[in-house]
Amino acid sequence: MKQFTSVSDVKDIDALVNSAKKLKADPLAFKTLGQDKTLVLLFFNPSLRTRLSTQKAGMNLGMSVITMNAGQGWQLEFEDGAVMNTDKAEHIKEAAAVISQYADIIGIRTFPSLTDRDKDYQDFIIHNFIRYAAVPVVSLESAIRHPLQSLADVLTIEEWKKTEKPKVVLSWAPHPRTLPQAVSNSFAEWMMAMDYDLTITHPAGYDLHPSFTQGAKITNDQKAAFEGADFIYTKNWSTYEPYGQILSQDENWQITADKMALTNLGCFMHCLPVRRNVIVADAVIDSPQSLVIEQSNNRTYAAQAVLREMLEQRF
Ligand code: AN0
Ligand code: CP
Repeated sequence: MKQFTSVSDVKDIDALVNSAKKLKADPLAFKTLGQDKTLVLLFFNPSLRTRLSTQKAGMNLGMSVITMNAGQGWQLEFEDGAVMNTDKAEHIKEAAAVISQYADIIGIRTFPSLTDRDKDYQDFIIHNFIRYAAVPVVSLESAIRHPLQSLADVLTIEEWKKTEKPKVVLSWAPHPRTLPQAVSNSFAEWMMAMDYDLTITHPAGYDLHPSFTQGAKITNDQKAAFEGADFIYTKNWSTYEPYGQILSQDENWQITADKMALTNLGCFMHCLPVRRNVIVADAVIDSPQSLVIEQSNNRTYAAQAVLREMLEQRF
């Protein structure tokens, strides 16, 4: 695996999930695999879980880990042929090549602009890193996807599902800020790759890009969607069309105990960070059906499975 940016970079999803399961059972089983190898993590945006769990994953494999708040470094230029007489001090061509001298694997977190849809949906920044880096690159959440989160979510569902093909519902919920579509896009494409029964529910106007949701049931009726669900996965996102807008703050979309009662004793999931009593009521997130902490725990083993595959050079 030379890059991990989406489910389509994974040759065998079942094998990767099984590897994560095994690493969870015995996190130090490969503690010398990454000896003398360096993981460099660049954060252009903040993170709690991804930063700590990916560092932990590297450490469990014996890697040395360097983490940088890249947003505080030079402003990077990404355009080919740019005349660099403005505020951008360094071109991605040099930056990615230089980082490759110090790193055996590079991780990058970079949120979307939410203003330039074309550039965001080309996943412009991470793809330019991949283009100019000499070593494998792992997405730590890019403009349009968050594959390490989705892999951890798949692992969590595999651990908690009661039927072979569980009913999974991705529900929009309100949020005061303009958030990316990345977690939801990724979640939808990984659920489809797992062949789960996926329903997406959101208010009118919140359709995600069809390339991520093709094959899912889509409805604006949240309560109907919740009927008989095994897993409720909640996330806010801003609109795709028109791009990056908040069209609704309707608190009736909050995940409440009444709505969870419509499910098949369903589990509650969210990638975190979550706004309590905006996205989800305390009674739901604090209930035994809530898997949010287990999802965060599984982030370590998802990252470890991906790093392991890269270290074993199976590409
Ligand atoms: C980010 C998002 O929605 O993409 C990070 C989620 C993992 N969320 C916030 O900024 C609140
Ligand atoms: N879920 C997730 O990626 O959280 P962070 O933004 O804290 O990394």
